Amino acid sequence: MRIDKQQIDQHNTDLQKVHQKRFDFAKSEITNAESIIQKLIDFNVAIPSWALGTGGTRFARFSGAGEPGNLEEKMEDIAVLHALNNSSGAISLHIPWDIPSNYTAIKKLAADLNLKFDAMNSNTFQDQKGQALSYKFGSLQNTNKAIRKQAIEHNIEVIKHGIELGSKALTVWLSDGSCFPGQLNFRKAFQNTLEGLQEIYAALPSDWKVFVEYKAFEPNFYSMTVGDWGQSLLYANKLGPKAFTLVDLGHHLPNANIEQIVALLLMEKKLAGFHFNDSKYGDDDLTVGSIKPYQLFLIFNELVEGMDARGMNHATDLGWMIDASHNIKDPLEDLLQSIEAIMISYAQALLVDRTILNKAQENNDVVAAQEILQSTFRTDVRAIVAEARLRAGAALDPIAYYRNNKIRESLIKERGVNNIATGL
Ligand code: LRH
Ligand code: MN
Repeated sequence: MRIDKQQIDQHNTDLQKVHQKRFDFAKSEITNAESIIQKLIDFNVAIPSWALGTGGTRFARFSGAGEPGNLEEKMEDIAVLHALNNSSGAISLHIPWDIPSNYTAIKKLAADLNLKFDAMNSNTFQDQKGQALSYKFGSLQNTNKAIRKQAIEHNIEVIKHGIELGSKALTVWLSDGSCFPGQLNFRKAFQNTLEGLQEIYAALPSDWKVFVEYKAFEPNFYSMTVGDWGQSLLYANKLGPKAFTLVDLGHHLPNANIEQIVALLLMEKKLAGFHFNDSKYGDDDLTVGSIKPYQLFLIFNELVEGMDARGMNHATDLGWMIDASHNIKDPLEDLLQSIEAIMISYAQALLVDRTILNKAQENNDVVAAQEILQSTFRTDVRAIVAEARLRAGAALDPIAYYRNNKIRESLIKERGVNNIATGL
């Protein structure tokens, strides 16, 4: 399934008049609209290869139709997203769910589809068919040296796949931990895990990074061996300059102040980047900005402040990825909504007048500081985000285009209804 450029142009022509009116109004309110638009055009979020099918829970999975049945079809789906919003030009692979059958062919397809390979993800949270030793009691933390060795070798194998594809980072999320008090020696679990990560770190090419992803609970429900940002930072600092802490928005205990964690990791030059999603309770992996849009804005507010304080390149110096699971929505519509929410929060964060905010903070003028952030959050930047898409040759209204052109129906005609995409 390829998106026809002419059809996008027709779609934009039909919506041009309404858009122009909204854009002119937005421009009248927003003085730095042009610089914001350029930053939005340069901004790209990687799409997880495991989130292009319908996800499920332990209770049920209601399969969708026209799902991608292999890596090639997953890349085609991501290219559809990128053609519609110009902000989804990279795929993050999960191994072994998406082992490329032929590197040359996959790299050629990626080039044809204008897609890059973002961070690779290892998987020592499941036992694969024919796997010698089980990860039931953990992988790098395991008391059994042979199991730790098996997990280290898997991560090194994932790096090798990534080198072939041109990826520059490995994300390590460990489901390791314990479910009951007394089950685990926390110190030994940490030290085993550190030793394992050090062997993986030693296998990284000089221009690669390793992202240590933390999570408060699930699938272990008493302790996680990389349970919060402090533990992840401890590993990253002990590993070395190529190790960073990855923030998955759904991996925190209720009411955690994620924007403060982001500010401090940036200050410490140890922020890897993000797995964007949203949640109300646990690791719900819901559409970005669907539950706590103000928190997403506050996180981007700290990102822009912290990145500009260090002269970082917004588009390239951090890892921008989505990590979501779609139980009841069309996966592609869900991802289009998530990207839109990210672009809106980024645009609003670029809108914050930092001079007057800093002054209000220096003067402890709490009301003024809050008013600056909330009036920015209440500023409608959707026309600015749409204009960035228009100038990049993408669709003014991606979801309307997706529905009006019956993309899902075409995918079902092409693939049938029985494909089950690999992933969660
Ligand atoms: C763990 C996680 C991790 C992925 C997995 C699919 O909850 O966020 O990033 O490996 O989801
Ligand atoms: Mn994640």
